[in-house]
Amino acid sequence: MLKIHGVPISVHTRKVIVAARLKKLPFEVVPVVPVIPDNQPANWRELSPTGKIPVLQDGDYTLADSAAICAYLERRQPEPPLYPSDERRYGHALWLEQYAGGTVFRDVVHVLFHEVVVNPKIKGIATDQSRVDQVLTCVVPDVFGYLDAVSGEAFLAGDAPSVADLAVASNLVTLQYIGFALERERYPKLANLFDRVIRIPAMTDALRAEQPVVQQMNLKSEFLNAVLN
Ligand SMILES: N[C@@H](CCC(=O)N[C@@H](CS)C(=O)NCC(=O)O)C(=O)O
Repeated sequence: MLKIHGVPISVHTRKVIVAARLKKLPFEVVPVVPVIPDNQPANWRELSPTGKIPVLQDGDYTLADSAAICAYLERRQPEPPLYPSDERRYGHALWLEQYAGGTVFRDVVHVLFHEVVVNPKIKGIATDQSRVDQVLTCVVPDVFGYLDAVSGEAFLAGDAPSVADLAVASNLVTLQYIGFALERERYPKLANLFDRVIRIPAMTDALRAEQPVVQQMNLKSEFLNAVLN
């Protein structure tokens, strides 16, 4: 059985969990929370050279980074495909996966998660409200405006869900858990895409499975009511 080191509410761990579920690959989650000191296994740096989650173990094979892991799972179990066969759509899926991890996560979700969860609740550091406001007023409009513009009637890189959809939606889930609602009227195409992605059975099942942690952390989950209840 595959082992996925991480926590289900992490943006990148969820992406890998959903990919494994989509491909019906049995897995177990080995809890690792990098932001909590001394929480990692003794050989964590061997498993995760960056110290970040997720990390996959498949027997004696270890792989870090959600993008690398999803690409590996695609070869491990090609059906259903997570990457479009058309070369241009394939390129577009890779770009949006990269944009989700590099810009949406790094510049928005990671910053806000640290300001409203990690700093006040784990490190005992007060939230820097000016930093939060700066992200919400200067960064989010650009980033979400772009995501809205590339969202259409179907999924981000074609008629079937791809790694791009998992990567983008996973960011939006964690962002809403920490209290930043998706402005549906301002970003209607992105909101519709989000609604479609959370209804992919593998994503719905993953979201249902992570609810105990969500409740334990007192996060917001009302935005999932229509899907989970
Ligand atoms: N490029 C990496 C990014 C992984 C990442 O940033 N993981 C976050 C959780 S979603 C993490 O481990 N954060 C803890 C830290 O930055 O120390 C991937 O796609 O797996």
